[in-house]
Amino acid sequence: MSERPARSMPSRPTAGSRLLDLLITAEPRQRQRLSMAGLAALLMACCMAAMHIAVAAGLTEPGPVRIWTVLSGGGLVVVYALIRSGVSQRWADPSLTLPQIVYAIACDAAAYAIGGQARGIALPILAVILMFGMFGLSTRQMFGVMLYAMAAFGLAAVAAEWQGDAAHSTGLSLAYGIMTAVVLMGSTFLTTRLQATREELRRQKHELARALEHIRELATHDELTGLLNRRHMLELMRLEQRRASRSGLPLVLALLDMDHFKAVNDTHGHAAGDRVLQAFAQAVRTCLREGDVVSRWGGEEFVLMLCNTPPDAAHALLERLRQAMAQLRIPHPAERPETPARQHAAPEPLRITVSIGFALHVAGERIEATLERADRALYAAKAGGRDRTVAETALLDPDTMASCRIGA
Ligand code: GH3
Ligand code: MG
Ligand code: MG
Repeated sequence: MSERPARSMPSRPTAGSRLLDLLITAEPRQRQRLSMAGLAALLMACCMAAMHIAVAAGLTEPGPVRIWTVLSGGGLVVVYALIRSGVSQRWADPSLTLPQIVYAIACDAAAYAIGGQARGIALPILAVILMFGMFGLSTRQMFGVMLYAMAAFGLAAVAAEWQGDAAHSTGLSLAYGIMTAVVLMGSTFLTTRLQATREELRRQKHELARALEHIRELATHDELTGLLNRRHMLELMRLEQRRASRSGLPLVLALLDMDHFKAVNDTHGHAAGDRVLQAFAQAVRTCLREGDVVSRWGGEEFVLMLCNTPPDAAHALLERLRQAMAQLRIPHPAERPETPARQHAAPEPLRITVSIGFALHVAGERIEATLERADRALYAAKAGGRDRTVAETALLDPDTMASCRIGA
């Protein structure tokens, strides 16, 4: 018997998952809010059960416990209704964390007041209620909750004292009071620590994201000019090559090389050379259209990728760029202090020309091969006298070489 491959079928919702969606919705945030409210309700249910066991054991009066059960349960229903209906989403705290904690503490303090000999069960419940607050409340809110709980339990202790049941012991009341204060102060302290750790984590995450962004910038851009670097440009060109092969749209690659750049360095210093490179990068950026990509290929060489551009349009654009460069006057960087005689004479602005060779990408050709053809055209531009734009196709016909020398 041959095995049939398992087919992935969209799973049909079961009756259980439909009921769950009905109760706590399918929306993740609402689900989280309602799940937390459900957990709090479970806790309150345990507290109710404990109180009723105490009643059954004759440790406390049934009447007040019944009223307390109705009020506590009613509060839970109101909270659930407010979150489930989406009404709470209009408020600053859609989870209703603070109101839930305030109400739960009031119920717990009431349980302490009416719990009789079993009133001790209210203390572990208080600790658990405060644990909810640790994750959902700010330090300030937690301080407020601590003061409120102290007041509520203080009142509850007075009420318990005033009822004065048979088994009443002032020593035990004092011990409970101390334990209540310990639970409250301990939770508030832990909340402060938790908030500080959270803040530190948030800060580290922010710094990590910034460092990652910086690393990405360093990996893809040239530091001096801010243009794309060679590695990233190669990736983009390969990507564009595949796109051009599929679409059949013309793709032109151009190599730009500054003329006699070494002389700029030799005459005016390396800093002036750097300044020229930066000014060139800035000027190229302003000449290009959206979608054109320029990169620093190395030294004083740049590669330009013109997508969806026929050779004629590419030629016109590159010529505009060449002319713009020839007209560029680059301010001389700050004069060197060791030449005091020239300190008052404004230095001549720097000028530079550029030679350009370009080639049209042929479908199926490797991008490196297109670049080699563009390089041959650049070589011809240099050999022809520099400050000119040469198309690689012009090299095929020597008669057309002369016509490629535009401007200059
Ligand atoms: P050609 O017209 O034939 O291209 O001559 P060229 O002087 O421009 O070319 P050559 O290859 O002889 O010199 C390139 C110079 O570019 C040499 C190198 O020191 C300089 N260079 C390369 N990278 C940088 C840089 O980042 N900053 C500066 N200031 N100079 C650089
Ligand atoms: Mg050069
Ligand atoms: Mg060069």
